[in-house]
Amino acid sequence: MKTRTTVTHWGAYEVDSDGTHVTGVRPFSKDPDPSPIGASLDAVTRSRVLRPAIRQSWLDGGPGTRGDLRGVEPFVEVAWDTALDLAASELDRVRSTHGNRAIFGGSYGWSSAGRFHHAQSQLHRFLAVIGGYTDKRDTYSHAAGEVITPHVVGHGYWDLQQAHTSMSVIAQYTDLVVSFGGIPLKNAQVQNGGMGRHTLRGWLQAARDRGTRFVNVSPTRDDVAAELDPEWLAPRPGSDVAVMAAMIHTLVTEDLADEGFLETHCVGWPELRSYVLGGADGTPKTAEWAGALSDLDPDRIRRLARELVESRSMLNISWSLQRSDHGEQTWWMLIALACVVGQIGLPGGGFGIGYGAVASVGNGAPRRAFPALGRPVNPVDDFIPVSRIADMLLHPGAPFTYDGETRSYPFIDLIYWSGGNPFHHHQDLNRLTTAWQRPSTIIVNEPFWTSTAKRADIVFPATTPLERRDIGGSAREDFLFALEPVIDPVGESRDDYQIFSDLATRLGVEAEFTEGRTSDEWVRHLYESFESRYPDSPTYDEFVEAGFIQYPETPDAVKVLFDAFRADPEGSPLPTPSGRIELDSSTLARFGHPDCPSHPMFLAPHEWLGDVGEYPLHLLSSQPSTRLHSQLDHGATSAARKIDGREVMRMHPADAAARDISDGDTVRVFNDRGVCFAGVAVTDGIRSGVVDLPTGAWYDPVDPSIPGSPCRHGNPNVLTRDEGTSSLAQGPVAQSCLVQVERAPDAPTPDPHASPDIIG
Ligand SMILES: Nc1nc2c(c(=O)[nH]1)N[C@H]1C(S)=C(S)[C@@H](COP(=O)(O)OP(=O)(O)OC[C@H]3O[C@@H](n4cnc5c(=O)[nH]c(N)nc54)[C@H](O)[C@@H]3O)O[C@H]1N2
Ligand SMILES: Nc1nc2c(c(=O)[nH]1)N[C@H]1C(S)=C(S)[C@@H](COP(=O)(O)OP(=O)(O)OC[C@H]3O[C@@H](n4cnc5c(=O)[nH]c(N)nc54)[C@H](O)[C@@H]3O)O[C@H]1N2
Ligand SMILES: [Mo]
Repeated sequence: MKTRTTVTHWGAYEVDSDGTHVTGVRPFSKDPDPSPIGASLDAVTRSRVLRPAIRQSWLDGGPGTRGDLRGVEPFVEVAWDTALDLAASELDRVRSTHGNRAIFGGSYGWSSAGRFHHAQSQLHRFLAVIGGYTDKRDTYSHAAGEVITPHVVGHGYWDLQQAHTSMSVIAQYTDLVVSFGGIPLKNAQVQNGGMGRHTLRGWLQAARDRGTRFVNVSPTRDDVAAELDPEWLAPRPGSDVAVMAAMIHTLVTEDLADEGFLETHCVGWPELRSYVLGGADGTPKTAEWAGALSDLDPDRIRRLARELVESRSMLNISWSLQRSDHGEQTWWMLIALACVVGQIGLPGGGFGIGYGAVASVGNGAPRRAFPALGRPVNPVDDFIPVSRIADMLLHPGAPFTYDGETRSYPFIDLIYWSGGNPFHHHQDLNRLTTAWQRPSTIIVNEPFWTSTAKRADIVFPATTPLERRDIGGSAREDFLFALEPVIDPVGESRDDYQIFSDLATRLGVEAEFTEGRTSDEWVRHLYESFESRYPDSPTYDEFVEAGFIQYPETPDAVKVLFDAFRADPEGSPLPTPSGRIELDSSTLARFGHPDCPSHPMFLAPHEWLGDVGEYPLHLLSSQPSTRLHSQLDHGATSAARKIDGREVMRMHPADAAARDISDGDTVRVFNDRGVCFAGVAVTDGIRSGVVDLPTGAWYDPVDPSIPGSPCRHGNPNVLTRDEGTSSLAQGPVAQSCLVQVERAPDAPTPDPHASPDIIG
């Protein structure tokens, strides 16, 4: 038996193995609040792609044959050399026939922890050295926020997040935390790259122990942990911007706005003020107005506004709010409200975006520039906003707007995906299924037979981090882990690096791709280039021997967002056109998008409870507590929460009673876009009129050959809408979705983790 420390996106663990299987998992001893997702690590050897596999008609008829049979017909297993030869010659055909822009290599997805073997980075490096590829911009997490934030505060969201007020400062100074979308501990289990310690629960408890009061503005109660004794205000999803506008209205009309801060640190206050007071459209944004839209008590909205200025207050907003129609407005109006309150730059005051969304927000400085594989320049400059993929495939040549530019969708003849699962993550999967039939060839590197791997033409079996040597950790954390192989590669799987090296050899660019290093040499090289910058670090061999490094806290880890800007707005201006926070943006005025105007405003979502027709329930699809997206859905932690093998949707008792639904039943969830079956948990922890079906149950249509066939496993993305947030960011809008629900005692039995049919 062998035991090693390993790191995953949900934390570090001690893993025992017998060489081929994981036989035991224990949380890392230094983690005070380990995630239960780790208990599923033994599932890494199940549902695996064992050998290279080619879709039957593609193999028989060549590229472009029967794209409509993707996900329907069997695969043929072939030798590695055969599969690599076929893939290399097809990449060559596409680039010489249509140019490299016809290769879509955006490959959005979280891959695994481990800095060298990061699947998406490996793919991007490979495609760049063979002449380039069409890429994607931004993330499904917060595309709308990423594009609007620089127009408001100058900084990109990633930099802003690094600069966030530390949780330790909040614990010490903040009297009142008001959070739209809560601070869900379920999400703080996770950090891209992994972490040694989960610290958020401890900081929140320390704040509570000192007397901090929490207000959870969210359709779901447990978005702020019960032990923090939060007040729960449950608005209609999509109405938060109206509530924030009404709080601004209260502060202005009661003479509580910080006019000094607005004068010295902001531009555009007169325009926003006029909107809020009704000057622009004749509708004052009163608490009564917001109460009618949100279904919150107008008196409570007014009092909450006053409480914000009467105490040291922190306003937080989750990322989920901007994953909705007009999502740009949510973060912008929150920042505007914080400006009117006037505590930005004070310890424990102001605003935060995404405390609780992942583990690192408020975690302090990047202590070190951690080792990572560099990204060579992509010779192709075409890109799409990340979630416009189905649009791109369906409408090559069509124009789209993005951050003030008008561009057009390239024609795509080949998709290469490595480290992501679009048939988990994309909205309106039935539409994606149609779009996915268009390219001549789809190549996927995957460890598992996911719904995306099942819809490829060429599948290369990839290893998982437990099967390879790497360096793991997150730049926003103080641990670095030495990953060593714990089990042998499963089946004939190979590292992504090996797959791309072998393709590079066939395309004559091996030297450029590998730079003459094996993967072990790369890992050592990355570490040693890092170590040379920080001479107090151990040597590579000492690092591997120890298993991990923990770096001491540095003084700059304690931060207050925008403290320097507050103290001296002229001397430390923000990188916006005005140097100040922009509450009305001349840039956005110039763009002239009615769906993203020059100042934040409430714009009713396309689908929400304020305007229901045939589909009276608002479907939220939040992040799952029992896994990371679709990863380890086939593990024990995820399985234990399911009902009859289906994902569980939360529903309010009144909505359940009206449909004769009981706790534990199976239901059919549907709208014009699709149908899925799910289990039901009846709970008063969710607002009536709202249901929540977490993401990540592997898409499992009853009959994939029939368009629109119901998902029997509970993937919400058969129901969600595939549309951009606005002409500005074109971000995904998963959270703006209406459905109907009915009992379905005879629902078909799911079988999501089975391998496809394989021929010899
Ligand atoms: N309805 C709805 N949909 C959503 C969201 C929502 O809120 N609602 N949220 C969205 C968000 S925020 C996100 S980030 C996305 C997440 O979407 P994804 O990031 O695509 O989801 P994952 O399940 O993490 O997919 C990662 C894939 O990489 C594979 N993988 C892991 N390690 C390796 C490796 O070493 N090599 C290779 N080749 N592959 C590997 C895994 O097996 C898995 O299939 O989902 C989005 N979708
Ligand atoms: N365990 C686990 N943790 C994860 C992930 C995972 O897959 N599993 N995924 C990670 C990733 S990639 C991301 S991007 C982050 C995402 O972080 P978030 O986007 O913050 O996560 P969600 O769970 O989608 O949403 C948080 C809460 O927002 C509330 N909410 C939704 N819509 C509204 C609304 O209109 N108004 C209000 N007031 N509240 C609303 C919901 O009740 C939901 O519980 O999570 C990360 N953390
Ligand atoms: Mo995300």
